[in-house]
Amino acid sequence: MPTNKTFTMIKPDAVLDGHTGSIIKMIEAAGFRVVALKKTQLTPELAGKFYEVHKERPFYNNLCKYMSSGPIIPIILEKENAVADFRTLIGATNPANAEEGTIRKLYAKSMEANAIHGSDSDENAEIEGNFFFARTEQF
Ligand code: RTP
Ligand code: MG
Repeated sequence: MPTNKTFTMIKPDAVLDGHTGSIIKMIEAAGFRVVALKKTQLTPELAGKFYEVHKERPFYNNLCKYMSSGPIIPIILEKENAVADFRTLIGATNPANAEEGTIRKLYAKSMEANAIHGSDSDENAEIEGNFFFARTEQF
């Protein structure tokens, strides 16, 4: 079966709470291979650029503030059916609606501080991964 890639970030709330290792363990246990990974912090300007698709949404300003409030762990992942399977693994945006056993059910605090990001298409996975990692950092 051919593999494809997805992009994720462990968000500031989950990093600050010390859930990085547990979340990466769940991701690898679900069959995803790490292609690139680092720890960094976005400026509000960079967060604004990353979330540009949401700039007309009411939550955009708060989201950019929150996503630049602390360190994050961006990761490129590879697996068969990576984008859809990863969104199943993380669960619904609002943790109140997330399935039992999903990363957001376990670690998200609110609709905004929801522990983790997952790309919504192959095309966006490519754009988002390249936002954080040079080609020479992707293996
Ligand atoms: P993500 O992009 O982080 O994987 O999340 P998603 O697809 O499930 O949700 P999306 O609609 O793309 O929203 C991006 C992020 O914005 C925050 N958000 N806050 N307060 C609100 O109503 C609200 N809605 C969304 C969340 O952090 C969400 O993950
Ligand atoms: Mg999204």
